[in-house]
Amino acid sequence: MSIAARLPSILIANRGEIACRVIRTARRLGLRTIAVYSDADAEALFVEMADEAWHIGPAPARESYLDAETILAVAKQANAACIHPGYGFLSENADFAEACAKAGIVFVGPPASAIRAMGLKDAAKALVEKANVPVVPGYHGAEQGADFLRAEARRIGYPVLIKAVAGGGGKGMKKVDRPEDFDEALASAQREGKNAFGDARVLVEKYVLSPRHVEIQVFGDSHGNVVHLYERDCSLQRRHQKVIEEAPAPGMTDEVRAAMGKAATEAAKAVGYVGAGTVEFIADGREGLRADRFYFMEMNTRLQVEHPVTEAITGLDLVELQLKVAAGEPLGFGQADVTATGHAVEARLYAEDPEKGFLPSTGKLWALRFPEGEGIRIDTGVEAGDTVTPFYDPMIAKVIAHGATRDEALDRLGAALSETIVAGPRTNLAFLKALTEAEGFRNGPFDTGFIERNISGLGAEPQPLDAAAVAAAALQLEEERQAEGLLAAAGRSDREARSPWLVADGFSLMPRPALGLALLVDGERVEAQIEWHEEGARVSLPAHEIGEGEHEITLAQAERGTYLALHRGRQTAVALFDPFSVDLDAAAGTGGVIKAPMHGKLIALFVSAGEAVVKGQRLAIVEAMKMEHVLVAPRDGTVTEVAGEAGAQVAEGAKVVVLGE
Ligand code: MV4
Repeated sequence: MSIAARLPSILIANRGEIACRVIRTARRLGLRTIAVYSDADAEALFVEMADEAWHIGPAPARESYLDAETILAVAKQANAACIHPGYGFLSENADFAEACAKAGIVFVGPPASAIRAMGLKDAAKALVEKANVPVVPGYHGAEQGADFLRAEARRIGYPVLIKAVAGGGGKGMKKVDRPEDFDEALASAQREGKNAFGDARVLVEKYVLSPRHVEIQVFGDSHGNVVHLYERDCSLQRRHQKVIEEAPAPGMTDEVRAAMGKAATEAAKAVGYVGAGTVEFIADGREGLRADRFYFMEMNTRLQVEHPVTEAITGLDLVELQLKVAAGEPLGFGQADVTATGHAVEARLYAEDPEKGFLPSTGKLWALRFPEGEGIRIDTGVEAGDTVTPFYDPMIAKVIAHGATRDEALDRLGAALSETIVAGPRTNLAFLKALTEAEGFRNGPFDTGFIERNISGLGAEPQPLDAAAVAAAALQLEEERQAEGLLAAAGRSDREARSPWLVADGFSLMPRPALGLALLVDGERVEAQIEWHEEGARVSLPAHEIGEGEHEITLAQAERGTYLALHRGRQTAVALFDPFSVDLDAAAGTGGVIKAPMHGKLIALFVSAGEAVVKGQRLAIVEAMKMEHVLVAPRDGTVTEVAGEAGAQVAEGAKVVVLGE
């Protein structure tokens, strides 16, 4: 019996790229696809792709994608046979999985009991340890006195790691190198645990040196079969966020894979696992990967963001397997049937600014283009014209490259990143490209500290003005100004104005004087000079060398008058400086005029004229298309003007607050 015969329809309780990803396979298998969306996603790609789409609430996830009750009600009304939760949101919510089952809807994921068993990190560790899965040596018990824990640390051997029991993402984690530092670190971990999770309990572990994050993809079916689908190395992380993932893991041997694979499948069997899951290990990477130096960390009971690298090397469609298993069918293959070909790498393309501490960057995607090429796969949920909002994870796409060897995969990934165009929000494109070329990552060894140790070599710090990008945009702006001026002067039609005789270029019949051009570059005033020579125009900037253009520069048009110059993965916003428009420098968010981002209603004003504000302080909220946009102070200053009052309608780009020095 086919999957679609048992599960004729699927509701995707998620958004963005993973919703698109699930829809693609479900559609191929003949299932009717049902999307749910928040106010912020009414026009999103995944809504367009699905056979039908149901509105579930406002933009904040708590009121939409995390609203289990509403989603279940929609699933019933839409007659959905199953629900795919994607990753994040409700994917590891045992109560939701249970509620689905109770409503007679198949949850595409493990049984609620398996989610629960792995959800409590301590209990999970104890449970897998019983199944002979190696765990980090340490103390995980109830006794919490300082004297007792200090004695345990001595028994374990330094360095040790104190972890808040309820911790996650590195919070409440303290590495201690010497016994004399133990008490202070313990107090600090307890405080952090108490403040962040309301739980001061800690555990003490041996600190694993040169830690590597190696995880095993597992799959179980409802007939008792559990296999693993090789490993992924996710050691390239920044602040516990994965940046680049790959499969197989560099330096992996058949022996270590067999040991790790067995540990992972045993862990899965210990909780009666069904479906796609990932068992995370931490490996001591000082002497390569070794069968006696990896330890269970946790199990993620969902499909992971980085599943495409596993798909690339195994040739399997993990979403198809999830649906097959959810339909009650056996996997249909055994461990010996799983093979891997070549090497795959995935880079997470984010709307964030590495030059400003990786601050998330929102806004309209004025241009968005991805390359096609041998071994290249792009998983995205947005297209040009869409907006990256502050409501959800700002991932724009996953760029996945597959090749015969690791070098070929990394070369293909690097080339694909170079050909990727994103205009609007700042992105980590240049940072990712630098990573694909980084000697220490290329030739190893590397561990989870690699990015932090090399942050400035990877270009993740303020960079000087990109003079070549400014020059390209300046020429374009001047050309347009010329064309407009000639058009106005001659009163000609637009078509005539574009005739070659009128366009400003190097072949003008009359010698042209050098021209000074006042520009606004990323919100800062810059004076450019343009001179025309036989061979064309030449731009110069004071105190800036404009290098020979080896790399392509792409100009994308943003708001009227602003060009976004894309060069080597970086973006420079260039506009003509207009001294009569007080609004101009606000475009880059650095000026004193804070404008409404969209046509809408001013629903709150938090400041009044004369008030001193600090950078990041909330100034006002504009509601547009049922979404709330919070306007914050781009820097410290004093409010000199407040335009309008709460309740007023505001036009896109209208002045809301003016900030003085
Ligand atoms: C460790 C460790 C070294 N030794 N445990 C970080 C988040 C949490 N899930 C586990 N983490 C670590 N636990 C012991 N005993 C080093 C880390 C760690 C880490 C682990 C995986 C991926 C990235 C990491 C980055 C820093 C530290």
